[in-house]
Amino acid sequence: MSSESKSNRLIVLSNRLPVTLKRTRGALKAERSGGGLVAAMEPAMRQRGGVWIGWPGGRLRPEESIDVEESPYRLHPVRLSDHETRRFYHGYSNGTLWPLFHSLPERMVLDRRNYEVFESVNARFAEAALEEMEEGDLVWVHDYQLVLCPELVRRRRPTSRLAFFLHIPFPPYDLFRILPSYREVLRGLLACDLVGFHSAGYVSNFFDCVERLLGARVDRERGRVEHGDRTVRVGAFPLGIDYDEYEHRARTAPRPRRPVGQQIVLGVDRLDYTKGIPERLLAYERLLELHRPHRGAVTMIQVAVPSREQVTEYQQLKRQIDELVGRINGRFGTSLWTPIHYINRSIPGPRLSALYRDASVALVTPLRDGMNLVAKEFVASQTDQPGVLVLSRMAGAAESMLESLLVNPYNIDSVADALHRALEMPPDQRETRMRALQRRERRHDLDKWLGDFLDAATSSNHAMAPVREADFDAWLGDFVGEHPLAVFLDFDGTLAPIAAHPSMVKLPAETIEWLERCVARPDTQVAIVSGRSLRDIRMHAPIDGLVYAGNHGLEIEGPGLDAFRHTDTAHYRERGEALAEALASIDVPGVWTEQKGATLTLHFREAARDEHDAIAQRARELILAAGFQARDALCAVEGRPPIGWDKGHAVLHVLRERYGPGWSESVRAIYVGDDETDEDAFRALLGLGQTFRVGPPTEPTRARRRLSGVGAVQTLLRWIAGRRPGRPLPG
Ligand code: ADQ
Repeated sequence: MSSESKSNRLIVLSNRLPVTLKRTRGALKAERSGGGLVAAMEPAMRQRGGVWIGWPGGRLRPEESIDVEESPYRLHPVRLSDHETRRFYHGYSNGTLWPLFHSLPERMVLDRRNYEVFESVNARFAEAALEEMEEGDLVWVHDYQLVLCPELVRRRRPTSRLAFFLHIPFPPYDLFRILPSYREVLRGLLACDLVGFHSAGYVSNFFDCVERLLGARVDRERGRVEHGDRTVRVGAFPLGIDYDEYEHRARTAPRPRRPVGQQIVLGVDRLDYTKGIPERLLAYERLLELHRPHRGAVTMIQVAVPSREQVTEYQQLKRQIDELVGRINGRFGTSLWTPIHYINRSIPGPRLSALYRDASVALVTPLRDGMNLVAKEFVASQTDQPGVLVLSRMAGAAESMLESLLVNPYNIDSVADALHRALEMPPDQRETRMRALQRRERRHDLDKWLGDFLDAATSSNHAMAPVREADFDAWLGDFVGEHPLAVFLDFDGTLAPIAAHPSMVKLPAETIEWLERCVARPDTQVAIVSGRSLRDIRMHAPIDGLVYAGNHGLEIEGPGLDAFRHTDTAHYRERGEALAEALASIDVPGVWTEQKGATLTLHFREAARDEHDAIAQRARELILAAGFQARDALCAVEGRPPIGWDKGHAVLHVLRERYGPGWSESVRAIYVGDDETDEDAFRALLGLGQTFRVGPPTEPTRARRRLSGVGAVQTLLRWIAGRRPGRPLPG
């Protein structure tokens, strides 16, 4: 992305369109959708125009389309079947991701069938985006329902401009890793140029997850993640509201007659278990219990918009609230006073504004909330006598709205205390607090959010500086300590850049120099573990003192070791020759077989791109038919004898032979490799050593961390060569 490239149109993707379809007697009626996302993005789209891709809620027939009246933007509906609605929307989005991301894992449902539909619906949204996209457009994906979408777009249009904003919290590492699809979700988000969250806390959680679960390198200070050869920008963009609009609405809203001296405590929410409505009702009940004078003098108005009504959990919640309201009203109510007015529906804007304006206290006590716009709307609407905001610490809004009375929503007593304090607060204190809140919300309004996000999404995405020795200090310093080191390195793609032909691969002079320095240290042993034959690898990396493991470890030689040949190699050598002849039948230009004794590799890097899949398929068939194991490598397929020996076995063999069975006490092992065959070594060293996978982040790995390329491996060698002297190698 370059700073010169102008942002053209905005293509917004969200699960819901800003209008929801209702069909009554065959006729379609479009109603404005509820919730915070639409509240934020609709005004933005009105200002800027573009295309909004989303699900229209109801069933749209193929010949039908929807439009928003006098709208400068266009709607692109994504149709969902009932099955898809159940599994994608109610199932994975709202049954799995929603509770987990709100730190309520015990409410989470895991069902692989839901995930499969989630994937396919994300792919459908990605298709819709691809249909609409033109050069220079910014594709802005919203929220947890579409987390996989960006990667699917990126794969097809590698240079597209993609941004993501999450409207809900991003959970801490310890919870996020419960999600079976955590890798896919992180990779989905990292396909973007910019990933935005509501608060610095969520950004920090995201960094923890990316670092610990994907092994990616992060720069927390500058808000960057290294994802293969791309840099992803990550930041906090706290959402604001259209402040002037809410203020104006409050000033012009009707002024209903309210009983003199009555104070209103207001709750406004979507009816959702994350919003803490039952806990709030209990806190109000406790207030009435403990402070008699409030009885008859305070009335709570709780507005709850029905939401996700098909989901059992939400039906249960509705029942629970109905019962609580009934009980509290029964317990304290009189013929003249009803303690709780419960309104179970959406209410029109002017009436909501009047309530926000006239309330003495807004009780905003979610158990967890991405941001919470109700808190902000209340503040903007307080145009008369200022009231008090009682706000849950668990809402993203609590990170900035510090002049509110912050509470722990789980602690019913403390919420009751805060409510009492709010109701009793002298007017001058209310005024000071409310004006400070208002000043901030006026400054940090919706326009600012939009401007900041779009600026970040369209400005040049400063790449992360290459990995430094200091990074290895942080990653390996404590692990290595004073211990001697056993370093295992793959050759092609790890130490030496890949070339068109294996014979053309050359170890860079600088790498040779750093390898020599590492080997010269009395506290360091270095081994090269390669798929090449031992002879070949010696020739390509002729350095005194190196251990060599050729043919994926079937042959090993080096200082301090007895030369090793796997016992079955002689037998498989002959069969390997026969297999090589069979592979010669793949008579395609650019395809050739490298015979290495008991193993062989069929290379097709030079063959026409569109023939690669067919060639690999044919090679795998022939290798399997010969009784060998087939393994995919970079533009190659490897044939290996089925003797249960691989790079992992080779590494453990070297460590055991050289340092004894208790080797992990005396040396620290590091393995670095770039392809599928190195995964065996990563697995063998799980929990025992530190492992690095080199290359693009798309391939799954068991390695602890990722390195972007050969240059990063060179930096690791520099770090090893230059580190503080440790104890010498034993033996
Ligand atoms: P929501 O969970 O929907 O949003 P919230 O931020 O409180 O939560 O927004 C609710 C919106 O619905 C507000 O604009 C409010 O005015 C409106 N609303 C609520 N009850 C209403 C009623 N009875 N009648 C009319 N309107 C009503 C998600 C995240 C939030 C995040 C937003 C925006 O869960 O944490 O703040 O997205 O990113």
